[in-house]
Amino acid sequence: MKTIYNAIHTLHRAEHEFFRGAKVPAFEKPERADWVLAALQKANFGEVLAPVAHHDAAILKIHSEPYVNFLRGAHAEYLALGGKGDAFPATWPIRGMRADIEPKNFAARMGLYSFDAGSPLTSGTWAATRGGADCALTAVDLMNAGEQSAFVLTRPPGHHAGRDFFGGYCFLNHAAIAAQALRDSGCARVAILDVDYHHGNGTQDIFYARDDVFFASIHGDPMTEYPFYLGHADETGTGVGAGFNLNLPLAAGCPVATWFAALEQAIERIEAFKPDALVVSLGVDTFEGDPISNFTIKTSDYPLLGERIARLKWPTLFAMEGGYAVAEIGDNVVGVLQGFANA
Ligand code: OKP
Ligand code: ZN
Repeated sequence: MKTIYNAIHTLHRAEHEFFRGAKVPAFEKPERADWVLAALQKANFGEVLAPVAHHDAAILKIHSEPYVNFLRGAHAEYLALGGKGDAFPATWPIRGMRADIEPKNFAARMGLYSFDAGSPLTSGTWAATRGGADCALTAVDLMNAGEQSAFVLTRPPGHHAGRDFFGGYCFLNHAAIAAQALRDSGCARVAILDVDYHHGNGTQDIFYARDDVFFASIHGDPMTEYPFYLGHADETGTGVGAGFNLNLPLAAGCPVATWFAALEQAIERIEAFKPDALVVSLGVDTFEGDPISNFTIKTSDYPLLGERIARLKWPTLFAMEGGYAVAEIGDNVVGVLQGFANA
């Protein structure tokens, strides 16, 4: 399997985030991707390629133009207004307020296009996530040229980013961009399997009313786990998309066997959908040692996930999402990919 590596991920280097009310060093840090790359190379896993630049058009099929325009210029605008360091939103158009008008004020626009204050926007955020989109599109090109699978190694992650909002460390939704590009290159049906600890609310938002992209997610129960306001089992899709969204929320701390039983449920539904390709939102924050999550998966369990997916024999694109136990992130990701490749 080839890896498309976004070397400019390092341009997104947040200093702090807010965690339990305190300003703490950011969990989503450049070392995450460095350790995955090191583990890939140590395992001699496969070729590591640079992305090919792609036009914005493929991104604008997933994200709104006003949002993309805002994101592209946001940090420069913040600095021009006298802002220092990383930018955070602090006000949002909550229920009953107008989200259909883009205000002129910068802080107001920052809130319009976000859903939390936990996602620092830095001087290099746009370049890094735009590079991630290029990696996702390059991976799709490789698959169209005959590769059975590909791995998009990028950060910041993407699955919390919706059509016109950022949050949860995510700015552009690389997995969604890949799924759409697969659709546009001849796959009639694409499934997305999100195995990150956190519900992929952005991806769900993007495809919720569609019957050509099936979204399945296994995650910590939003009653207690981030992102809290989406990811319940009764969210099954809307309009023609009714029946094409599957949420499998699990209790924090649940046993590994419970997680793999949920995986079987997700696979059963995706098999019935008969996808032409699969996109895996690959977060390894399900790891027992993850500092911000509460599942109990061990390093030795990850190959089983890869093997199970490989048995389905679908063209499969893996896109990097979360995983914050930096010392183990490499072995956990490579475990999944080797389980897949060796099956
Ligand atoms: C991104 B991904 C709140 C703590 C949670 C956001 C977590 C985002 C996870 N103070 N912060 O899904 O791994
Ligand atoms: Zn996560």
